[in-house]
Amino acid sequence: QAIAILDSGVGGLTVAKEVMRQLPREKVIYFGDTARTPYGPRSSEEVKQFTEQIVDFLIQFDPKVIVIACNTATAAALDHISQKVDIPVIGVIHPGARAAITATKTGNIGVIGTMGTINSGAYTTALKQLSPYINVMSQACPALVPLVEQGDFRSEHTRSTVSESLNGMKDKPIDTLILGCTHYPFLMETIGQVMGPHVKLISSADETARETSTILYDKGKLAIGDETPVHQFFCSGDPVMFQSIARSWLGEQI
Ligand code: DGN
Repeated sequence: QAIAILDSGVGGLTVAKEVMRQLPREKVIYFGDTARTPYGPRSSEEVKQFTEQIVDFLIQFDPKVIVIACNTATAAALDHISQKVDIPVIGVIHPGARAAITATKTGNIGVIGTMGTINSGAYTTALKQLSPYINVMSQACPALVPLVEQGDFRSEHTRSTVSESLNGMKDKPIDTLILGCTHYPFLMETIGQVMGPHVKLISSADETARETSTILYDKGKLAIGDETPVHQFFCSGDPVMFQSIARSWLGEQI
């Protein structure tokens, strides 16, 4: 049985990479909805419907856990999908919030994400549940996902778009910034340069992989044996672009 991971496109590969690193014996089945990306500007009802369709596809493979490696889909559909299927479903928002609370020293945390994620207020809710005294400053950055889907991580255009997108966040008194979209770790270097060394950047990938591992361990479902798993990748759009980004990000043939 595999770990099923889904996203609106290539963003969930940032989570898949960490799952593969922490759980090297586990097989991953990945779905990226590259034909319908970006999810950020869509209504939460539509994102919920798309997520449900992807879950219906993935469930045919009889996975042992589903990871919704997309903040927008987590905000719109995690509760719904958890009720719909009878295997564990893991989102990325609570793990990201936990990692940020661990990292902050001042309690001033910034969150960047898609319009859907930021408008849902899901990070603010999750952070305040963990620690009511946290100050949360949020900003939607809708221009960033299309750059990543085009594989454009380091061009001059990308640098200026990242810098403009972070205009509202640069001068905020935060010490921790949650990359509240799984696409953003592809732009980590540039985001770090714009924000400066005093701001710690948090990706949910690490903590989400840890939660996946804990849940599988608790259920006695961790893979045993020493065979190297053969992962499977699906996307709904152009497989050439998807494959090229996945290869370079994961550093392996897919
Ligand atoms: N990776 C998705 C997320 O974490 O929200 C990006 C959503 C999108 O398609 N814009």
